[in-house]
Amino acid sequence: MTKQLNIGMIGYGFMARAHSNAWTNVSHFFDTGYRPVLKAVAARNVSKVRHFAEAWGYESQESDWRHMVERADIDAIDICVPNDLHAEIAIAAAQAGKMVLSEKPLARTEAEGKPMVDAVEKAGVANMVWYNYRRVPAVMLIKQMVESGRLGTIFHYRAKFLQDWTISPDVPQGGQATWRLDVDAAGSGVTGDLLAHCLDTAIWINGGISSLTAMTETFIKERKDAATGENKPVGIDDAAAVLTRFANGSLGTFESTRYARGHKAGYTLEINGEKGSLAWDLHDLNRVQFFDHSVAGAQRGWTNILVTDGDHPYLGKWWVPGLIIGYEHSFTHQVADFLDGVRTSKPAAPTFREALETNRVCDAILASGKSGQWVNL
Ligand code: SOE
Repeated sequence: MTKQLNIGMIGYGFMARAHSNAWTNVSHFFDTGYRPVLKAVAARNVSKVRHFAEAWGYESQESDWRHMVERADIDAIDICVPNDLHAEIAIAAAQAGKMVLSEKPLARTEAEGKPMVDAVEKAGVANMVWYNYRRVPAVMLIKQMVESGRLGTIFHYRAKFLQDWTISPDVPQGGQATWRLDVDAAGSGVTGDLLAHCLDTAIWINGGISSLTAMTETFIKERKDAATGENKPVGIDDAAAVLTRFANGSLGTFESTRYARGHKAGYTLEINGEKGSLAWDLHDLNRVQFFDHSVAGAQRGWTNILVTDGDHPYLGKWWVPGLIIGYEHSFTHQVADFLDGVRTSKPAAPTFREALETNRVCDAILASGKSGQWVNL
């Protein structure tokens, strides 16, 4: 029997749209035993939240998330607000006995995230952080190929996440669209926002990071505060380049910036092993590039695996073989896995505890960027 699961969404920005789309679609394609219902959405701006509720079909709205967390008719709280609010909301939601899903990163720092982990574990409620790129079928296939030993010993893990939307000094900090530039709201710049995705995928595929050194930079030192119009020092990192050692002996190189002209969401990764290499590019997200060293002679070379067939991860649930899917599907897959986890009591990853590790690595990157020293983790 399919059970109804009432969702309480907090926030109405871009991520709230991505998640609402996933909650809406999941039961049309995946049989998880649950049918999510968009029960309520909460945000302070009454007219914007009303508009959002109407656009997405939320049954009700709240202007204070605290009311929503206390509502008996809400089963799961989905946090899609700036990072500085994640901890307070997640802890209150867990204490009220709700399942809790948080947009990434879990928190601004590991120290802030730890009580969130304690709260969900103490309350025994289902919890998950939205590192959605794990659920791109091609990325999942890479994970499966690495795990099954297709690459043999791994030597290198390389990832980049490049953007260019903050190059203009006129972009303010703070406010609805630009809170990611305000260190108080975001905690960090590209490290927590973009590198966190690369690190989450890397740790999941290649295991833990044992040490690192980083170079970080803030190119524009002052920006206007969106609320007051006053110039204020910029506290976030605009760019980060990181060298890591993984516990399995491989070396990692990671780069992230919002100053790579021409790049809007340039997430790429490549893994090099003894028996072959794998590569993936978000802008060609249904394709895995594979170099198989076991192919002999003249036919050896990079090949394309189009991840569009029924036996590829998640693909059997969508269209007929060969048809492509996109960015939004990664969120639907994450919801499907979350609901499966609730049904089977095998929590979907990353849980708050697992995602805390990414916060720990981000903290080390920021510390190393300041000190210029290697950090052991
Ligand atoms: C930033 O522009 C951003 O929206 C991130 O916050 C997301 O996590 C990333 O997936 C795309 O870029």
